[in-house]
Amino acid sequence: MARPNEAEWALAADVLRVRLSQLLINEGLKRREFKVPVHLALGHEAIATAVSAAMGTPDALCLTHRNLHYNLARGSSLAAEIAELRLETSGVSGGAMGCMNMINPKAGIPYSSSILGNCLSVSTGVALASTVTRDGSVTFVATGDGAIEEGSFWETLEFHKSFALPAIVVVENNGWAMWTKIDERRCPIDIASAAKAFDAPYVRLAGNDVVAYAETLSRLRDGMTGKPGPVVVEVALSTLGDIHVPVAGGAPRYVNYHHGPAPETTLADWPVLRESDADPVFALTQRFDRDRLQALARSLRAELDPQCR
Ligand SMILES: Cc1ncc(C[n+]2csc(CCOP(=O)(O)OP(=O)(O)O)c2C)c(N)n1
Ligand SMILES: [Mg+2]
Repeated sequence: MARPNEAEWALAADVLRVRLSQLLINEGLKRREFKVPVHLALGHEAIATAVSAAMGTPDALCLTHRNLHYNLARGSSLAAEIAELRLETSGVSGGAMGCMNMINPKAGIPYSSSILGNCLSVSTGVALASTVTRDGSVTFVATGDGAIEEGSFWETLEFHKSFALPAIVVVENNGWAMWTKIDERRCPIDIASAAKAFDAPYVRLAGNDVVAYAETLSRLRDGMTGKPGPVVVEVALSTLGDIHVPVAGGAPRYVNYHHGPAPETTLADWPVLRESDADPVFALTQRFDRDRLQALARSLRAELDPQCR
């Protein structure tokens, strides 16, 4: 593998920044500092960083309840995110939106919604507007694998396709909806077949290699100019922040982290939470020099710690 260039190092630095920011927010959650429910996205850092890197200046990104990672990747400072979670006017959305509806229009995030599937419907309007203004923008929209149960997922693909809209639909597939495993709650839905049903190109991302993700998404984004219409990107990921719940008379049971503090995750774990490709930070060590990664981790800690006070 070729030595990473500076642009690739910038991606690595963003993955680390999005991770550390969330670990610091997690400590605030444990101290009950925030006024709104928070869904961390530990383990989702590579896709958020890559989407942000692929976005052109006029592009829009519509988000769902789990949106902190994208807001951070788009450059919201940790201090502004924390202020938003405290509903202070210095927050990234002026303290009016809290966590699940956090927006940052100047950074290309016009809409986030706590209503599952809602960002998909709204993305149709955002993408349609771009065909009127002809600003050349592409609309990205992120959703979870649980939210594709909503009718709006299917209606959105149909609308994007019918109007040949420049839209990239990112499905974050973590295998869970709240505290229930997807395969225990419903029939399997093959997202590739769903895309094919709408004659929409489909790409699956796995392994959390942020550089490869950014290259793929940039190619898809730039390909929109010649051939608009939705592209579906499914990304396999694990939401980290393990939780074990007590079981009467038995061993504690593992459940997916959904929202609130991740009690078993601490700052002592920084930077790697899991020694496998399921962790985008661990995945960095396959491509980037470990000593330089450690140095970056130290300098980020010095930069971000003071923003939590
Ligand atoms: C319309 C609607 N129905 C139900 C909910 C409650 N709810 C919040 S998150 C969630 C599961 C989401 O799963 P998924 O889309 O896979 O996202 P994840 O949390 O796994 O990232 C549900 C059912 C909601 N917010 N909105
Ligand atoms: Mg899910």
